[in-house]
Amino acid sequence: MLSLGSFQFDLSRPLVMGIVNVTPDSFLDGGIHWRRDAAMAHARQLIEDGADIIDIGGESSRPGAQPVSLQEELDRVLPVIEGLRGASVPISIDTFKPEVMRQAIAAGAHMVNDINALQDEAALSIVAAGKVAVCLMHKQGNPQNMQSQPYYHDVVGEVGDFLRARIMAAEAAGIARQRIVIDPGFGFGKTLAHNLALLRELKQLTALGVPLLAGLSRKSMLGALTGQEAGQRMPASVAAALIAVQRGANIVRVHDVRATVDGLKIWNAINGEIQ
Ligand code: 9MG
Repeated sequence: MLSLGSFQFDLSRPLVMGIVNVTPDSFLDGGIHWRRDAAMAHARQLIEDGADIIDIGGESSRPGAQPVSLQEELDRVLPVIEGLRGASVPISIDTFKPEVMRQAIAAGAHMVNDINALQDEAALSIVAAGKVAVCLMHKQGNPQNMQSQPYYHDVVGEVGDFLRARIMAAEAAGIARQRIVIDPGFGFGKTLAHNLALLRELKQLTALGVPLLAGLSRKSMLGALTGQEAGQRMPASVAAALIAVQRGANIVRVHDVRATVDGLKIWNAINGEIQ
């Protein structure tokens, strides 16, 4: 069971989280969704396409991305979250800044997607007090330097140990288990070999006992495997999402909601409920 405010998911089928980047440098939309109205129209389209959750972000976390100021990030995301109040699906805020979390929750966000896994004490207490769900993601380094020299003795074991410790910290801070999601953080301080090992062994992370999110959509590992630019990675992204689900992911974070939902209908027909 996963609780996102008034939204409850029994996880009998995989969920699709649709990505809305409110950033001018988004690697996919090149800033098309920069303006509030365009971002909201994009979110509404993703909901119509079958997204179960919408993830709104105002600061790119792709390798080499430059940080944005607190005010700039607030100006980007808050109008979109406020505009989506009352939507038919829960809203997630993709941020690692505690103040953005606080204001996004006040504006109606049901979930915090933190690439920093609530390692900031202020973030931990804001999520606990806000009674929202959280996605705790693993990364090594930060977006500015994370791909320079990723190193692990045992990537699957180390990512699992980190996520176990973050679940414990979240629970100790008062975040109920049914509000916690974990994520190995594909592409965040990982080589292609690390990413493939994590995907191959994803099932091991299900032993941590909370829902598992996988974000592979259009990532450079898919470019490395297919030779395709980001805008041409939809087929590889759908394949990767299906593999992640096959190996235990409960939620896939994707750009191409319609195509992923269609792919998952085939998966559901033989593995779960028929939609
Ligand atoms: C913000 N963001 C970019 N990639 C991501 C991923 O793989 N997982 C999560 N939770 N967030 C991501």
